[in-house]
Amino acid sequence: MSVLAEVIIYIKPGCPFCAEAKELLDRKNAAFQEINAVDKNGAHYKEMVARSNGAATYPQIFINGKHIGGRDALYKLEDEGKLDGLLAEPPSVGGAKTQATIGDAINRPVARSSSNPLVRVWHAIFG
Ligand SMILES: N[C@@H](CCC(=O)N[C@@H](CS)C(=O)NCC(=O)O)C(=O)O
Repeated sequence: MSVLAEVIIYIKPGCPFCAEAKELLDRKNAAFQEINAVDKNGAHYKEMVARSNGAATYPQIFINGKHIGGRDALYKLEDEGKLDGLLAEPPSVGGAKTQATIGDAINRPVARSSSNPLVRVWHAIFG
């Protein structure tokens, strides 16, 4: 299987759940960035908890920026046959989706039917 996804794992050294999560990623040939978040006063820990919506156990895993959860969540994805698909997706897929969303917002017709007459004149001239 070819792994294109960007994988980030926040860990605490010596944590057995982190080791198991990394073992599964290794088995999938998934390269991952490991961030040591053991210092609970440090920026990496704060970043981990913030990105994980308050989850404060190790590990916390992200695939293409999507929060997966901890060791159990990763193994559950594998058991459900969903992990390979996530790992095969390149990070740009998420980026492209974000761009499309921004483009959609800019082109939304609501901007052209503004109640502000100046805005309507602007759209009459410039489209
Ligand atoms: N069920 C969790 C277990 C995670 C867990 O309990 N990790 C331990 C470390 S191995 C932890 O974070 N303990 C709290 C701490 O170290 O502050 C998972 O699937 O990741």
